[in-house]
Amino acid sequence: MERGRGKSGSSLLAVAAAAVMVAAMAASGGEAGAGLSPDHYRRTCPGVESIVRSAVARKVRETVVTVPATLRLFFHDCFVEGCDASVMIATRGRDAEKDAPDNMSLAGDGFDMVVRAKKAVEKRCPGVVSCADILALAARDVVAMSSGPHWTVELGRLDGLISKAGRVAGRLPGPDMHVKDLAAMFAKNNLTLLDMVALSGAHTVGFAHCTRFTDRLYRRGGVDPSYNPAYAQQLMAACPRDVGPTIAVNMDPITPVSFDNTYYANLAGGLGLFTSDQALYADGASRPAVTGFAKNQTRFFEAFKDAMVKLGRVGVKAGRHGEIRRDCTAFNT
Ligand code: HEM
Ligand SMILES: *[C@@H]1O[C@H](CO)[C@@H](O)[C@H](O)[C@H]1NC(C)=O
Ligand SMILES: *[C@@H]1O[C@H](CO)[C@@H](O)[C@H](O)[C@H]1NC(C)=O
Ligand SMILES: CC(=O)N[C@H]1CO[C@H](CO)[C@@H](O)[C@@H]1O
Repeated sequence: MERGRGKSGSSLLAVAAAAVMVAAMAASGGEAGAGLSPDHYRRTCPGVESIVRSAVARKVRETVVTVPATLRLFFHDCFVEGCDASVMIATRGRDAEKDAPDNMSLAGDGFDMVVRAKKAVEKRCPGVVSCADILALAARDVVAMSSGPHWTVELGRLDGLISKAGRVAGRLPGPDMHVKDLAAMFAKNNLTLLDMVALSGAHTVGFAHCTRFTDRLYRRGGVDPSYNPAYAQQLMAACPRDVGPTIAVNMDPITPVSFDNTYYANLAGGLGLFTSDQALYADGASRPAVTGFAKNQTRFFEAFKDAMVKLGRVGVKAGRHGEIRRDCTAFNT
């Protein structure tokens, strides 16, 4: 269950081919927000969805870590300055959004995924498709390729003109947060408590570095009693007290590479890795959603799709507030 940072666990993976086609209706009531539309590139780049999907499939086959890396990158992009690929910007001074301490070690494979897909798209339709839209499509595709749900992605975001490390603090949730503060942070992004519980189900895939949760294992008063004792033992073996910053564990210890509702069943059994995960079960306000999703995966998938569409509408840029970047990691001028 350990993994050195940057190593890929592709041998673990059985990528389920995403064969799901959905009706061309926006997942959330059919009404696109912020001037977005699933048909945005119908005339200017009709192949964009399949170009991105091919690039994602190729990259996931190489490195399964691409799945959680891309999904988390989309979340972090949207919560800081809106879904505008501001997280992609790399500056020489290392003071862009991705350089903030709160970037919480975003995995390089997510950035690489977007850069590669953009290259493939530029070959067919140069200067037309935003990096923000490519990230939104790739985040949908990695989920579908991990036996998760498939939804219609609204398109037409512009790439943002601002990316500052100093604007990250306070905008991203931390692993020690409880439901009230989490819900408030999501509410600022027009997401409900139910959306928040559903989106947290993204922790059904991916890794967390030991340093993000060892405070729960090595407290003065002993192990956090909300951990299942056997699970705590397992985590202590993987993450000894003096563990280095590179060791990571699966966030879903039961089905780590499959996008499913096991995350919620885990919470009921004390297998929530972070305080912020376990809190969703402990708090009476969110527990009914957790148990509902644990019992019925379809219910989770429906709520997750709706919430991802809503997440994709956060802070979308239009007009002079954005551009179509040529290179996703740099502003045009
Ligand atoms: C509810 C509040 C949330 C908190 C407190 C939180 C916190 C974290 C933390 C601390 C990590 C571990 C990072 C590391 O050690 O490298 C992580 C990983 C991850 N998070 Fe969240 N997260 C939250 C919500 C979300 C949402 C909404 C999504 C996406 C929809 C998401 C997707 C992921 C993924 C996929 C990973 C694994 C990344 C990887 O393996 O590279 N998280 N999260
Ligand atoms: C599971 O949830 C779906 C979607 O909400 C619903 O249609 C279905 O009836 C539920 N299944 C069961 C067994 O409750
Ligand atoms: C939330 O929704 C309102 C109303 O549609 C909109 O004006 C606002 O910009 C949205 N907030 C974010 C962060 O997207
Ligand atoms: C991927 C990335 O940019 N990671 C950075 C996150 O922030 C820390 C601390 O500021 C940097 O050291 C990482 O390089």
